[in-house]
Amino acid sequence: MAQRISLTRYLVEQQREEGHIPSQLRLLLEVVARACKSISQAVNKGALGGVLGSADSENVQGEVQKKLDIIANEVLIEANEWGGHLAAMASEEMDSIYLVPNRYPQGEYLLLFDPLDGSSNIDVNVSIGTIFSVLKKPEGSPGVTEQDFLQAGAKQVAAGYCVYGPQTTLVLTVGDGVSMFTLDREQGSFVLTQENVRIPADTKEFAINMSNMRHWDEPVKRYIDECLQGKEGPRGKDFNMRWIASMVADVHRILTRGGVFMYPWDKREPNKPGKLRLMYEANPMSWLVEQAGGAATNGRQRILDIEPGQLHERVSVILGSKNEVDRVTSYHTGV
Ligand code: AHM
Ligand code: MG
Repeated sequence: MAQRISLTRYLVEQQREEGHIPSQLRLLLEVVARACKSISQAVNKGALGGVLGSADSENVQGEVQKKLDIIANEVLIEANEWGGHLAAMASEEMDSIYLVPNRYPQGEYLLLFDPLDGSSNIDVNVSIGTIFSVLKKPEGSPGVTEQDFLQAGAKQVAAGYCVYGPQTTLVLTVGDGVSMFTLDREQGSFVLTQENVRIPADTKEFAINMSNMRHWDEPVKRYIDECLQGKEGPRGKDFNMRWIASMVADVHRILTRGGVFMYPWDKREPNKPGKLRLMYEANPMSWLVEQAGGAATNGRQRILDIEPGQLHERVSVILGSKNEVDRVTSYHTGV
């Protein structure tokens, strides 16, 4: 039987042999994985654990928080604040940044997360997940401010997600390709199940919330309309559609078999650049997708090049199989 490689061993080898990650970053990733394990347990218990349903609160984006949104946020904070590897954290569920309390040592990393992505799927037993992004605190600044977090996605030093589905799978990049780890519940550890994940450049599958069609911009309408015409249309092939409404699950499918995912700007809220958040949704997913040979843009620009102006900034997202993303982008830019 092939030897099983645990996440711990994989990270140690990345540190020792490949020199990709310093020990503090390795520790950080171990802790994030431990937190994901514990979130996975809570998700698994569902109604038996009393974790379903809404809490009586809203987050900074004005969205009603689910109990599991809050639980997952607390699990991530409690797991990470005392280890000495972090300077501060930021989350979809917290208005401003969370500084590591003074009683703990301060590290040099910044951790951003969407603790529970796909909130509308929690109560209906459909895949959800945790998305995370790691940045380095800029050198020379004594304390930590929100400004320190406002770095382009290209500066990430690690990114990943954990999808809680039929299996719990952790997907990770430290800038050396994408690896997947499946949670072995009996052993309590993540086991390497796929290395060198590659997204095919071409696809026949798209993911978009079609109910927003009437609000889309012309380039998006054109692209989807051409897909819908199938073999008889300009694309000369039939397309299939999937929309899970959990970005983690949609991106996981794309990393597994290709496809294009879009949550574009639309006319419902003309002043917002999109629905998804740049720093803890679009940036980590875009880096994973690029590391697997795909592409990610906002229609006009590579997502990883966007200089953020705000922690909770939103962005239009088109990501996945390279040739399709290039096509949608060219429909926007005209080149
Ligand atoms: P959330 O972070 O509040 O769960 O929102 C993000 C989710 C994404 O996972 C998903 O792609 C999208 O929202 C679904 O939106 P919609 O319900 O408009 O289709
Ligand atoms: Mg989310």
